[in-house]
Amino acid sequence: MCCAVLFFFLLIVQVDGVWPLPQQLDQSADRNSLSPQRFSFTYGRDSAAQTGCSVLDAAFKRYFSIIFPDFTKGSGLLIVKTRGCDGYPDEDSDESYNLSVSEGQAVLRSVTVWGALRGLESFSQLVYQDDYGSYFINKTEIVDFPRFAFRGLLLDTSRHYLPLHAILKTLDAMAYSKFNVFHWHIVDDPSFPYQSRTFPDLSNKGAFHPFTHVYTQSDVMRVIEHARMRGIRVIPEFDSPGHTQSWGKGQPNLLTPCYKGDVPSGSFGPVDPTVDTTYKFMESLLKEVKFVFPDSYVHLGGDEVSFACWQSNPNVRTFMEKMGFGKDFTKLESFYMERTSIVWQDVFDYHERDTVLEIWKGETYQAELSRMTKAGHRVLLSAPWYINHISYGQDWRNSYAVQPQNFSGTEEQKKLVIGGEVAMWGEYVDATNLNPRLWPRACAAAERLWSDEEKTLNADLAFPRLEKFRCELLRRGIQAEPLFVGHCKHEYD
Ligand code: CP6
Repeated sequence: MCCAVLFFFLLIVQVDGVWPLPQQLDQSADRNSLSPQRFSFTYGRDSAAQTGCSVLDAAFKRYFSIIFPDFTKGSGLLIVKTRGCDGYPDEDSDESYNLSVSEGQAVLRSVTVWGALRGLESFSQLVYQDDYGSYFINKTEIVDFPRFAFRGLLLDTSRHYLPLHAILKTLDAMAYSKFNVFHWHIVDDPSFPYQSRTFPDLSNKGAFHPFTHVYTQSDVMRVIEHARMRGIRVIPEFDSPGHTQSWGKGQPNLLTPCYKGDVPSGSFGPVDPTVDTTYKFMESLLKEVKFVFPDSYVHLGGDEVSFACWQSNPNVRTFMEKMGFGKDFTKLESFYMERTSIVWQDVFDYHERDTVLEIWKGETYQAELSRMTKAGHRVLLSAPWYINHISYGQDWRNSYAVQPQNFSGTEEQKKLVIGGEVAMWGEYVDATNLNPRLWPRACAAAERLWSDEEKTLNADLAFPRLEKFRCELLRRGIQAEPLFVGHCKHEYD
């Protein structure tokens, strides 16, 4: 058990929502007033976490200024390291919490610091101001836990470079909606902004600019720490063998030379899966990636491999014959993916863990869920949440209507759905339009992945709560776009 929250107050009306909706929420019209001058977060006497807990000390400060932006609370920091406060969230992290707001005091209970963070977020959404600027919170009881353990958001920093501050701000906003995984699609065809220690030429030659459009080791560490403080995992993706054009610039002989007739055409295709040097390179690169990123997952991509270039290359054709693959290039791709992930698992002494498959193909996702879980794979649903696509109107309703476990299959199969992921691919997105395109549209998926299915069936009921949450995002400095005609209590630009 960890953490209690205390504050002092007075009296009486208004019941309002939390986004995403807690599993159980009981609110009364009894209104307590909150005095910023007298308010404080403190650790419970019997809490395992105490002052010095990096994650919660920082969260107390953050949430104090979110709740009371016009007040400052100066407090010294005692550095005492507490177990559980210095670690990273992972796929088994318990994010549950109970929050009880009564007269003069609120108590937050959780098993882990990650649960405490979720509870602090809910608490901050319960506080409101009247027309005179006084603060209130209603008597409230919350029992809460996530429906799915994996609630991700993908950003693509290859199509457009996103400055570090844009990534950090996205992590802030993710925490407001209780997302817990940042899937960093860090490199791809157009550019390679990851500055590798082992292979510096990858970004020296493959980034849009070798100094200004790269993520240095220290940038990456800042992202990981900012995420950790918010209970967010960082999963890097090094997509291969396709989507690797930018890799070829700094790593000669990695990509397959395409042929025109009997001669090389001068262009290159996917990674060359037929030579040992490829696997040596992947082993070194992934060894570094695994060292730099603490999460137990690395996303290895494997999508959209074009076979035409492989087919044009005589060495690849000879290799296919030798291996008995015939003309089936999917076998060659599987050969590469298997060798890459085996290389990866061996090198890192990675305990046996099956691959999680991410479902991204739009029209057929229910069939795919059914097929892949039938084969016993754990799956992650992304297909219906490609929110880089935009259209006129309230398209958040489509995201909200998605039911990740509505496919034909047994209960056992449904348990294999570990969660889902919102994807913001970067072809048409950079730091200028990222926030309004993401928020509040991503919030629909956040609620689908956190909240109880039965209590969130009706988008019309969710609408006013989401509208209010969007105003709250604006208040917190996130440029979330409007859902429809309307206004916020204060207007922001
Ligand atoms: N980049 C990579 C992409 C996409 C994929 N992989 C993509 C494909 C189709 C759509 C959106 C994005 N841009 N590496 C597919 C997973 Cl509609």
